[in-house]
Amino acid sequence: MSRKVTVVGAGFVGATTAQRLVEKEIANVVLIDIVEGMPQGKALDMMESAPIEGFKTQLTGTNHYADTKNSDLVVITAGLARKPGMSRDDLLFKNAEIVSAVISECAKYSPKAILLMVTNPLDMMTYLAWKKSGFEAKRVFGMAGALDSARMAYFIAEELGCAPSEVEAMVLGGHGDEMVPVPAHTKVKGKSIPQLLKREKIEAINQRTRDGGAEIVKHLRTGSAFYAPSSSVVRMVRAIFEDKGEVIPSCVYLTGQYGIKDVYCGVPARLGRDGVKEIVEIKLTGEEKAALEQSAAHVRENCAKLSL
Ligand code: TXD
Repeated sequence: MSRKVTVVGAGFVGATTAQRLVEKEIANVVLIDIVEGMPQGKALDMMESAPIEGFKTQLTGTNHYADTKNSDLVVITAGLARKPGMSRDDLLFKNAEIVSAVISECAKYSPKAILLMVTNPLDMMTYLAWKKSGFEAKRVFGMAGALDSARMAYFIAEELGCAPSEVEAMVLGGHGDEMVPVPAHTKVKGKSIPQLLKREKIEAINQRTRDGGAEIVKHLRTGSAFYAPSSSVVRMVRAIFEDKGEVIPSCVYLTGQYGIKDVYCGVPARLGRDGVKEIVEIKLTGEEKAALEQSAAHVRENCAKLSL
């Protein structure tokens, strides 16, 4: 296995992502955190599961960026997570500080890597990472749509009583309260959701999807979701390395697609070994297009608050 992935932040999302990546033998992983000993302890614990789980990939824990040198891909999960009652935007300034510091180190040691952002508020942190790294935009993008779509797919599967993996959902826009579920492009075995569910049911599922993160935060009381988020990161990492041109809703830099430019926002993107190969433009209703524009405007407004 010659692929090297660094996961920055060995908290809930970072450690679970590292676990999924090594267990599925997708890459060798370096797990790095600011807290001394913690990534080393988690890495050793996971490696001690290798004789049972049978994976041959290597996981290393560290506090030093030199160990992340020449990574093919870097996943950034470092930062604070939401507490009950907090919006993702409330994390803006604190996480901007953390992400700025982390990105300089990662860009220095892995100048050719793809940067996959996870830290919230996601769209703003992805923009910040792009600016701070100086990398081409196609190598800097974020995970949010994959998660929001997985949540929507699960709610639909629950409603229809089908297997969750049979549902292919599509959620666009920023990773916030203004995200845009797109039922017409959400399908179960080729049939779109409006053919299968009543309008009110679809609207209820859309709203539960928008509130999906908050629903978990409310249950957990401390911390936020990490199982589905790490699965979503791993789906993207796999698509990048497999290079088959899989289309996944991702937070990418728009240059006029959907009539929006100079901002990061969630839209379907074809991913591969070089990063974003293509931004795919799907047909939206007038209402969905307006919601996407509003969501992008919100991201732009918040990015303007960051000192760059
Ligand atoms: O859809 C999405 N994009 C998301 C985003 C889904 C779920 C979680 N989302 C966000 O990811 C969440 O709002 C947070 O901003 C991040 C990480 O969430 P997680 O649940 O993993 O938070 P933890 O468990 O608090 O872990 C964060 C780790 C923790 O171990 C800190 O010590 C570390 O980040 N940290 C750092 N590591 C390296 N360098 C620096 N400077 C640093 N600062 C904190």
